[in-house]
Amino acid sequence: MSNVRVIGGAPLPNLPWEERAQGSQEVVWRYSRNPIIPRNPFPGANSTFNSAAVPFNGKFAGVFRCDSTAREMQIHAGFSDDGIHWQINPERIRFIHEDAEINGWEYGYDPRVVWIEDRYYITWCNGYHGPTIGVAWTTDFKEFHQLENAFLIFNRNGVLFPRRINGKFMMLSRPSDNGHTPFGDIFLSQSPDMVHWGCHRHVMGCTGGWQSTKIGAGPIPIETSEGWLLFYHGVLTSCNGFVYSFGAALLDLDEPWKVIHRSKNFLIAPWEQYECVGDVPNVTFPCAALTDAASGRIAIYYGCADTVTGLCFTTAQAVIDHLKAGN
Ligand code: BMA
Repeated sequence: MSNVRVIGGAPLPNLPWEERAQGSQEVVWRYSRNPIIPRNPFPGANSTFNSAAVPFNGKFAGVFRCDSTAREMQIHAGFSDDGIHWQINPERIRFIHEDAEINGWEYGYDPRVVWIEDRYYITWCNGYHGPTIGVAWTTDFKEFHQLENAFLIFNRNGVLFPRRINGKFMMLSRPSDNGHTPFGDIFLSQSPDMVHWGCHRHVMGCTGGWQSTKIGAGPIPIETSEGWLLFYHGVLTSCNGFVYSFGAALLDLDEPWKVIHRSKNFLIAPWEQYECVGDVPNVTFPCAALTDAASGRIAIYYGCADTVTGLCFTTAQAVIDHLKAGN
C-alpha cells in the first residue's frame, strides 16, 4: 500500500464529513441524513439534482440543476455555509455574452464547476440545436460569462481538469446522440485557450455489468500522487430501463487519456429508497467532489433518481487502495 497524497487543491478543514458507520466495510459511504437537498428548495422547482459545489470565500458555492415545474432544465447558483444546507437562487443563471452569436438559451443541465488559475469555470450540457458542452466562467457566482460551446452536438458530461497539463486545458466528455443515448465512451480533448478544442483521445469505454451500456465522467478529477482520481458513472440496461451507478478510475498524470486502474465493482449503486424512487428511478449520478488536501477526505455530491441531491464520503487512500487491489 502506497501512501496516497492529494497534490492538487488546498486544505479544506470545513469539508462536510461523517465517519463511516462502525462495522461498515464500504469504500464510499452515504451521509446518514441524505438527501441533503430536497426536490423543491424554492417554489417553482420540480427537482434539484446532478449539481456541483466548490469551496468559495471560506464557505461554499455551487451551480445546481433545477428542473422547473414546467419541466424545463435550468441551472441556478447557490450558496452554503457548511456544504450541506444550501440557499439556491430561485432565478436561473442569466449568462453575459460578450459575443451575441452565442446568446440564446434553450436548456442546461448537469453542471460541473472548477477553479482554474484565476476563476471558476462552469461546464454543463447546453442546448444548441441538440445537447453539447457549454462553458462559462465566474468569480463571484453572481455574474456568469458564457464562452463558446466546446464541441459540436451531440455531447454530454463535459468535465474539466483543474489545471493545465503540458500547457493545455483538458476536458473529458461523452459524445452522444439527441435522445437517451444507448452507448458512450469517455474521450479527452485539449485546448490552448478554453475555446478551441482538439487533439481528441479515447480514454475508456464500456466493459460489462453496471458499466455495460455507457459511461461518463463525474466530478472534476482529483490530482493525487498515484494519478488523477476520476469518479465516473456507468449505466446498465435492465428490463426496466437504465440503471446509473458509479465507480472510479486512476488516470496518468501527464497523459490523462491513459487509464492506470478502473473499477470492476461499483462504489455506489441505487440501493436506497431516494435513489430508486423519483422522476427517473435507479439513478446515482455524481457531479462534484470536495477534497481536503490535508487529510485526503472526499465528499461527493450526487443526484438521486433525477429528483434530489445526496452526499457520500470516502478518502483518496481508500479508493485508490481498492482500485489497486483489483476491485
Ligand atoms: C442522462 C442525463 C442525466 C440523468 C440521466 C438519468 O442522460 O439526463 O441528467 O441523470 O440521464 O436520467
